Amino acid sequence: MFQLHHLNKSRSQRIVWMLEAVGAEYEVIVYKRDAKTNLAPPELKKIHALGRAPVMTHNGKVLAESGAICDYIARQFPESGMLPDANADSFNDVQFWSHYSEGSFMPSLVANMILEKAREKVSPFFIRFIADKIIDGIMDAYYGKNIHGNLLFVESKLANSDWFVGDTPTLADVQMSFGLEALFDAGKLKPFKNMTAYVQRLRNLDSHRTAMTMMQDAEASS
Ligand SMILES: N[C@@H](CCC(=O)N[C@@H](CS)C(=O)NCC(=O)O)C(=O)O
Repeated sequence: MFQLHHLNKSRSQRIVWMLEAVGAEYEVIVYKRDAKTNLAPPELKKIHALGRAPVMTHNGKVLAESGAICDYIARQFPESGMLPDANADSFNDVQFWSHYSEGSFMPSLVANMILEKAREKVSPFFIRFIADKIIDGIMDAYYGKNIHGNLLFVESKLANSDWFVGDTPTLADVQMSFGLEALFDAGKLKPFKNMTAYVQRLRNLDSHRTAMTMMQDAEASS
């Protein structure tokens, strides 16, 4: 039995989808973000020293980092096709998208989200103008360009393919899903028809629907 230590509104939703996609038996243990700081509660540190989600336990092993967790799950279910054979070219493609997701795609999105939260918190009102200038300057100088470049890159990748690697969903899709779903929900994918269609497509998968229901039920009953 896999035990997923899940934080509400977090990347661990990917792991629920991954577990559903391979047909694993699993349990979701919910942790709630601190209402003021939005950080994970200290109890998560008892499971893994990083204290971040997702964390998964299985057969006495404790695993952190979504990419490593997805990789581990896929290797327990080789017949699922979520991770191609290590000698196939598609294996390298899956590794690329998995690492790209956390190494390049997510960091600028997270930085943007943090800066926008900081903007909301600035007070008193008269320093708001200065804070806005600084935050806009940081966005213009780096993160904004970086996000835009990533969006164009992913949009062009999805122009001729339904999934990131091959003809069916793989671990690459699980890893890319969280950022794209967050952008979709924030209305930021409207100008991008391929990414919009992609999020709609993945949300129509039985495994994804079941995963989201499992996650919401676990969150509601915790
Ligand atoms: N690269 C890590 C990122 C982990 C991470 O930042 N998790 C966030 C949730 S999306 C978290 O636990 N935030 C709460 C905190 O930092 O206290 C992964 O993919 O697992």
